[in-house]
Amino acid sequence: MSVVTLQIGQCGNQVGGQLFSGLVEDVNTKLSQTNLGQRANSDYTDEVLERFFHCPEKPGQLPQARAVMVDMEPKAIAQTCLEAKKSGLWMYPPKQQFWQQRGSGNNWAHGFKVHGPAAEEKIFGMIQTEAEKCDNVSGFLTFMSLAGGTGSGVGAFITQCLKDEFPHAFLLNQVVWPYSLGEVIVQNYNAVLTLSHLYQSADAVLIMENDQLHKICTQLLNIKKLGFKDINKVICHKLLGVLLPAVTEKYPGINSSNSLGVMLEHLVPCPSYKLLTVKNIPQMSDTSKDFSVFQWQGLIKHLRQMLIANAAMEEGIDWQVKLEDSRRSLANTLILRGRDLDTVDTSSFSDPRLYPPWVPSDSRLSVYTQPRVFSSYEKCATLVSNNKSPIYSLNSVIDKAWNMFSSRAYTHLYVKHGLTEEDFVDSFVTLEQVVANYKSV
Ligand SMILES: Nc1nc2c(ncn2[C@@H]2O[C@H](COP(=O)(O)OP(=O)(O)OP(=O)(O)O)[C@@H](O)[C@H]2O)c(=O)[nH]1
Ligand SMILES: [Mg+2]
Repeated sequence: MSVVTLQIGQCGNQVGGQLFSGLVEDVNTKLSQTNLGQRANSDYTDEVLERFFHCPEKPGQLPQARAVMVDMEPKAIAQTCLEAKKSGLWMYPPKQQFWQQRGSGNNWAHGFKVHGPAAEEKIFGMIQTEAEKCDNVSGFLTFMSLAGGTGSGVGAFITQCLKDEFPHAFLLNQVVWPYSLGEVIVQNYNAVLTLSHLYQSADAVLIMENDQLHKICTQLLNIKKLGFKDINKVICHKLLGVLLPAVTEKYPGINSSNSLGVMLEHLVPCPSYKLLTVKNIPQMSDTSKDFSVFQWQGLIKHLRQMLIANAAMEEGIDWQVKLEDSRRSLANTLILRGRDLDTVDTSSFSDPRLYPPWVPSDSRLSVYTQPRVFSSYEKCATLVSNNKSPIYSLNSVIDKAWNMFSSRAYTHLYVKHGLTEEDFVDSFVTLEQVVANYKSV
């Protein structure tokens, strides 16, 4: 089962590029560092390649990312393609890039109402071509930011069209949440418009917040001069923890690897709740990794408290937050990678108190395992949750956008491209409902 990736806008292209280089790096890990035998390792790497890359049959040709790149200005696409090429290990497929010259000027309406429809035919031609290279497309993974105009507007438009064109494929959108003291004045409008539209068409929206990622880079990884590349590496580390092959007991046997679709079905039990977040442990700089030894018991205990206290990282977790005050989950998926998996006790994540009473016991937690060592961590755990935690940031974005909207600040820029005031109001109503739904959990 393969996944076609769509990289939209500057952020979407940069994050996507980082993900594919992370996948290739993982595939090329020295056998001696994998904790697997040769045969098992080669099955694993075949699976990664099949899922995310098209491998041309001619010998000597590089694997091509199963990706379509879209931006309304050329720079991010050109740079991302160049970096892939420089690696000498993989490439983007030729002629699967759509770009224009001017960008969407951080204007969601320009992306959604103008650029999206104008480019629809060409972009869908590329998506079709990419899908036809797969034996079986399980779904689409779209990368985009919420704050600009292209990733957010064109991204929301394309997702809506994908739902019509590929009704049986899953649609997972990974969105980058802007800095709360962000650089784009209308970012809260763009975020509200994007999220409300994705809520109608995507199966799940995976949120990564730049504020939290920034903190991980500075406090945990000790990075002094921080750039988007560092942040994107953290995003990709989280994503790889989820996307790389692993096996779940619920579907044993050869087809049991974590087809994303199966994972999403568990995580999104009903369409009123589709916001996902990822936490992972441990996270440390490459130099510290060599000197660290972990026990599963400690990792699990910390990760559980990160869930309960809604902490983005293991440092400075508030241990005072009690389970009773926790942000209850509709579902959790726990993915464990590395050594000594038979010693792990995951029962603390099935604790009924972590879930609302109406979630059946067998729908609460799914556990995936993979003995292969990931990213030089001898043990690491990734947790994907569908719970209340994003609604605090969501509420703040809605409030700020509403304050601006109540004085109609900057709305003329959106109206100019065909968006109406009712469209704004509809988006507010949709998201208020999302917040209300999660609050009732
Ligand atoms: N994490 C991360 N955030 C990014 C990156 N590039 C931009 N952003 C964030 O994305 C938002 C701006 O969106 P962009 O992706 O640059 O905009 P765009 O989709 O290209 O849209 P236009 O430039 O308006 O056409 C801001 O919140 C930035 O903080 C990146 O590489 N990584
Ligand atoms: Mg841009």
